[in-house]
Amino acid sequence: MRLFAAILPPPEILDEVAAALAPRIRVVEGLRWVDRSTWHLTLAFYGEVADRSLPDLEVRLARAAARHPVKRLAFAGAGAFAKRVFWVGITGDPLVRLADSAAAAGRRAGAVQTDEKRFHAHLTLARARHPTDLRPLVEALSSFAGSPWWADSIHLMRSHPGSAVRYESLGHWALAPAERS
Ligand code: 2AM
Repeated sequence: MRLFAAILPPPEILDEVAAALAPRIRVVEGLRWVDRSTWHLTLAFYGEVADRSLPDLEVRLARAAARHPVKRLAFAGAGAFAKRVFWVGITGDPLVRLADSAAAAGRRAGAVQTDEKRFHAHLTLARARHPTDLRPLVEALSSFAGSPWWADSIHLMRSHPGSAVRYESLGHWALAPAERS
């Protein structure tokens, strides 16, 4: 089965992103917008994982979650990957260490990782079928700044491919309590 680890932001935080996006949706034509019900922050992409590896992966993700404190995050600004992917970004804790741990959990459980790009926290909102100049859209969202929120758990997500991709959370594990400052 096709799996990835993700953070699912709270609905009211995604409402803010949706509200900022709505008036700008026509700034660049011809994009495939990601359905709001599937918005997520990918931590690690595992690709196809054998059914028998699932219990091990779950144990390792639970362990990884317990090692990292909850994260204070806020959506802010926007960007593009390779003229293909339009996203809004994250300020605050950049999630890199948590993403590294989630990736390591997958590797140790035998997942074939097909994505070795350097981790960059983002919420994908649209994809272009052909290379497209996404800069007008990126500029239109550049001053977007959402409210802060707590990322408090990691989800193991299953991707059901099809004409409309569907994601299913197979389980989630709480991050550790906030560190005292
Ligand atoms: P992204 O949209 O946040 O970039 C589920 O497929 C998710 O895993 C995608 O939404 C994508 O996250 C991420 N992903 C990373 N590498 C991938 C790959 N090689 N193929 C498909 N999805 C990948």
